Amino acid sequence: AGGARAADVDVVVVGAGFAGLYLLHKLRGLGFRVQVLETADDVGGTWYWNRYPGARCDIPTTDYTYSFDPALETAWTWSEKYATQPEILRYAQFVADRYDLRRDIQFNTKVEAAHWDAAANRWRIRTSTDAKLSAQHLVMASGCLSVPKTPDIPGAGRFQGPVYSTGRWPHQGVDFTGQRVAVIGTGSSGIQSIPLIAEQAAQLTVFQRTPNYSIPAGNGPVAPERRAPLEANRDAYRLAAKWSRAGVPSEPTQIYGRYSPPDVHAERFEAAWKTGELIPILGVFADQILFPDSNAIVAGKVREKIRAVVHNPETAELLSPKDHHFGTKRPCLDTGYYQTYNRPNVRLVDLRRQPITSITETGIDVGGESMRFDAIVYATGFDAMTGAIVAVDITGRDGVTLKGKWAAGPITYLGLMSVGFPNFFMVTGPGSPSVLSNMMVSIEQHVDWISDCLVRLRSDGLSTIEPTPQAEAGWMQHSQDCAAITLFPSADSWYMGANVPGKPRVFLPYVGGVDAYRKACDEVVARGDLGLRRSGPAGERCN
Ligand code: NA7
Repeated sequence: AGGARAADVDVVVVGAGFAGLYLLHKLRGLGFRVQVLETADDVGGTWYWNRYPGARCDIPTTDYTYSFDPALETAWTWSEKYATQPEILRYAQFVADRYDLRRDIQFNTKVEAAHWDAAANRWRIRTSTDAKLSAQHLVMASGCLSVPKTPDIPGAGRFQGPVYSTGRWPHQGVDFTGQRVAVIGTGSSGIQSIPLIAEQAAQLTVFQRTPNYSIPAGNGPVAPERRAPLEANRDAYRLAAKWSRAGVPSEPTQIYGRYSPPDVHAERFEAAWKTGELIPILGVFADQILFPDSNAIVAGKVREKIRAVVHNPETAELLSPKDHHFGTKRPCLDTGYYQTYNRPNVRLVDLRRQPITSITETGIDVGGESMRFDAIVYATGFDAMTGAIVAVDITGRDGVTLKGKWAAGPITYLGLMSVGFPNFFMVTGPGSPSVLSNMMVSIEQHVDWISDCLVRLRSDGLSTIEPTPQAEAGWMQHSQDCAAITLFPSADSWYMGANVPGKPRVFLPYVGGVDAYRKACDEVVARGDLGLRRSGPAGERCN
């Protein structure tokens, strides 16, 4: 796969998921020579790897779709409210074909190192295929949830039977018929796959450390009321998404949970619940992510829903989250998740009460009991947001590594760039709204911003760009201030880096909203590349 390799290009892009594909298309159209490097043997990123049963997007297809080309929007029709992984992967392949992208993507190639060559003002890039190439600019489009966490469980390597990870699922699929299966982890990947594995397996045992909040997705055809605004005026709908809080058009409520009566609570909660969408349920009240008492109204009502479905009261209790506020870990969307625990072949093991002593050759030892399994599934999550970036040995000016600079947490300007790393960009990097938003909207905004930035640099006769320390410190302060007034920092979530042992505990995304963030990025441009030092043959400029 892939076409002839230019050893020296204008831009190297790491990753051929939705970010990398759009970057390639956009930059190519602007006359840049681009080389995309991709570990997998095809496009798709997240949707290439996460092939576990039941894998679906949690943003509706009306919104989780590219909008940069109106003709693309009419050329592709999504089949359901929430797309399955195979359909999203087909879409990525369709986009790659339509814009002839594969000829500039080198597949089966892992980027190992990128070093800034200050004498040449270029990035020198080393890959697993031993190819060496150089580029004026380096863009990480390597995804936010792309490096699965190594199982931090005693005896993890001992099991002799097949072991699967939801984030690295075999392409040919897995048949669990007649088997005793263990699933470890009850985040989104666990919650989506458990109902389907339970239907197939002879016995399924779910190992749960922290119960999550999940709401029924209500999947099916796209509802007419969701289709209508898009069909009435697609441009207006997409524009509203760009200037919305989370990348899906919605009118944020002004109603506070703590100041409104129980009938309003019930009415607003039920209406949000019925949509089967994350953004309404995360926005039942204006203050639910700010104050525990308001949050508790929503959390309590989700727990009531769980109790209403799960027959065994003890199991219902175990499945009800208690130690984190609603929304401080990303809630899940499910199809029959809680119902699965009413099946006779499904057992829930509470790891808070009985931690895993060890994984053994034949199964899992827990609380003095040795359980035998035919297969183990890890649904244990990712080294989110920073994992894929620091996995590459990125060395900037004066031998400083990004990993070293970020040892106490990622430091960025707008989640886009980092001081000491000239001509280095990240799409949906830490410090940007990314994982708190509709990724498609955030990806397009970043790609457009980076592309425009490179065009300005070129037309201004400049060759290097880097943020100033003041601008970076200012963004970090603002970003942390925004997080500090919310309940997010209280949870042991992957947003906080708390799911990976030893990872610094800092809130990784920007919580101020897609709209506020876009405004900040636009203002940087309007004020003459504010906070950016740009230099080259035409001199040096810094605002
Ligand atoms: P998540 O959401 O990080 O979930 C991982 C799950 O695995 C979660 O329940 C963890 O419990 C559990 N886990 C992790 N490590 C262990 C160990 N050592 N022992 C027991 N249980 C463990 O990852 P997902 O892949 O499900 O979803 C990631 C995102 O993808 C999701 O938010 C959506 O945006 C799409 P914990 O909560 O840490 O106690």
